[in-house]
Amino acid sequence: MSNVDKAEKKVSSKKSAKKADAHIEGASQIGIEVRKEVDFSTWYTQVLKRSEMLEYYEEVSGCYIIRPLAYNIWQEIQNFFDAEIKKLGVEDTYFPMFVSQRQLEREKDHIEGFAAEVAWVTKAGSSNIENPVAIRPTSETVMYPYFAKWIRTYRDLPLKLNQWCNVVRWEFKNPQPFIRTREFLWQEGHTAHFTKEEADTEVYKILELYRQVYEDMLAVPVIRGIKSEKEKFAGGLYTTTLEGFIPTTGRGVQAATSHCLGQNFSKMFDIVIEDPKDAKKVHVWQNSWGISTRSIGVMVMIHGDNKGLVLPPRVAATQVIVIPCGITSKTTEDDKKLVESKVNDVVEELKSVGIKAKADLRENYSPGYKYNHWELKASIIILTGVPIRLEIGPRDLQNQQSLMVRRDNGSKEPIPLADLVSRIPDTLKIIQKDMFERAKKVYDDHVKIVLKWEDFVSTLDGKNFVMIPWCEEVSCETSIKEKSTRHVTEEEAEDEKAPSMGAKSLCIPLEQPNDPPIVPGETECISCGKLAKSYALFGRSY
Ligand code: 87F
Repeated sequence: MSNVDKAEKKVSSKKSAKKADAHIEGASQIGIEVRKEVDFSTWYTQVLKRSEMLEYYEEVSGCYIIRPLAYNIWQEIQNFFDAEIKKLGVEDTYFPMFVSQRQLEREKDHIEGFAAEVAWVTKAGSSNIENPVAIRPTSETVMYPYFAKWIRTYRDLPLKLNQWCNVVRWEFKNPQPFIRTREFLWQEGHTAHFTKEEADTEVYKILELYRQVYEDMLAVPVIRGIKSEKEKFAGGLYTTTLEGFIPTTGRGVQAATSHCLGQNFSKMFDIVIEDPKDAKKVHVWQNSWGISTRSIGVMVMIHGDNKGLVLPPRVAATQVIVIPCGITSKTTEDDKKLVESKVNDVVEELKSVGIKAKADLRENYSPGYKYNHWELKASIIILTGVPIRLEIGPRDLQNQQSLMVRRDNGSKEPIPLADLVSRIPDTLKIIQKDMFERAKKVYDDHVKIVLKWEDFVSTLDGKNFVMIPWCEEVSCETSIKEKSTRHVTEEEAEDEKAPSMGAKSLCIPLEQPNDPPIVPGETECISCGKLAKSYALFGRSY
């Protein structure tokens, strides 16, 4: 068996990691059967599948079907981000998904280290293709030959293009839905500028928009920073990043990146203009930036609980679901009709103030459930993460009220029917804010400032990030990774919970701690003892 075949086999023979103690007592078939804290990967898969966000694609390992509930989140992200970048003058475009070997290999630094993940089309029917083409893993090499063609004078600058597309990276590491998949959706922005200053400004504007997507839409806290030399995009000048944190595993996740490519690509692809001052050829300054469907996975991992998905209101396709309840065998047909018509009225009222509301009036589909069916409905609503459930029953009608149940914290509150149009929008805002703040507190609590090397690995093993005074040198980063790797058997290393993997630098945070401050010429790197330049965030990561 070739190495590629072996790796393939590893990817496809996903272990069934069910653990006896992970089982949740009394969990019915529609619920989640394992605890998030005990068997995280099974929990994650069950949440995604049972909430109908995602389906496994049996044909090709590492590929998944994004179902409407999840795709809707992606569309919310697209709508927000696309409108914002248009304000910055970015235009949408679409380039082919194929790239020739010649173009792909034009920028050596960029492809080095990535080459093993590039998928190639080598056959058409049964005959070999004379010049195989690669499927884009990213589009720098697809687009830049045309930037060279279109950019002639400073009047052609800035050029700001974006595309929403799929990319393919044939990974052999353990795949995980949304987090590491062989095909994923993203947007890739590619811009060219006359000056470095202009490029720099854009890099940070885009990073701020990505922060808004994560923090304001997905309620996922992130740390903004700059990548180390070792971890930056090799083809570029510097990489800015958002780093997320998955508390259950203690691992970091790169959430989005905005790169300044400097003049590296413009030199390789000959993207030049004449300087208006002296007619000399100057290479343009370029940026590229991307955010992907990984963001959906991060959101699910952070907010989901032992009952299933929990959606932040801003990205929920349904924000409020209204259900009739308390209908029993003694309820008269008239009362039942009254309840149902009130449910519909409430939905219309909420929609009229811009709330994404839906009624669940589906009839009982099995006699066994005839009269307690709303309870079954409630558990499905809980599983699918709808932020607010409103229950209205015959007795509620008499009292002109409803029962509001929050998905994020399970709290229940009777709300007068007349107050719904004011209370529901407010409550959605509160849920959004509470979800972010809870997650933010957990993140903050897991970022530990470590001032001596002896505490580094133990702090990391406590599922934390470590923030250390650091020299920023590549050799030091390599040594930190080595010193923090627990040497385990191959079998153990397969298990995502074994803290075997060494720590990487995640970023040099833009917001630096100052207690204690880094004293130039005095503070030492806690790993190698050379002078520290800054605090850097280290952690195990996806
Ligand atoms: C995998 C195979 C081939 C990442 C790869 O981050 C090439 C690459 O260039 C590759 N994986 N990258 C870096 C992508 C850089 C950059 N491209 C535009 C982004 C955001 C969007």
